[in-house]
Amino acid sequence: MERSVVLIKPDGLQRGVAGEIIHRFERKGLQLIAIKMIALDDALLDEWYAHHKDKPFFANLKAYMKSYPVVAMLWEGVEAVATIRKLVGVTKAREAEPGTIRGDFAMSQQYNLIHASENAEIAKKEESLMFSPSEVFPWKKTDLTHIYLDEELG
Ligand code: FUP
Repeated sequence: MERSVVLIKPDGLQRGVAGEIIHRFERKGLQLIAIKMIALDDALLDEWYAHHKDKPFFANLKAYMKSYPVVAMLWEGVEAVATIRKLVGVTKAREAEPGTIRGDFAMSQQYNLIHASENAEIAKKEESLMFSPSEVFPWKKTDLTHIYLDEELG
């Protein structure tokens, strides 16, 4: 099983799509193992977006991510990172495929509703930045055998 960190960004909260996003992931068969609301600060954002720190949009990005709280979640599933990235769509929301979250509900490159871990290594870093172990609940999902083949579960 793989884990992916998802943030419903400030515009996602303002636009009222938090429930829609959670609904889509649940229906897909992914498992929610952590969820909380948090106000992001500079220290966390500097680490979170370290790969963007020299980009011209970095200051705006940080200000936006601090403007309202975010909903932080940890989702689990087989190949969850790539699966969730597909459900989310490309960064520039107006070019995102219809059927994706950004494709269906957003227009902007910055106000694109949602963050999802880019790869498995980054997902681990984001999980440790965002959640303490006591905030993570790896509960037994009893319908996994209807979602995956035994060999897919390993
Ligand atoms: P994504 O992985 O799709 O969330 O996108 P990136 O990690 O490349 O970018 C993170 C965030 O930076 C985006 F969600 C929005 C912001 N961004 C801009 O504001 N302008 C850009 O040109 C690229 C990214």
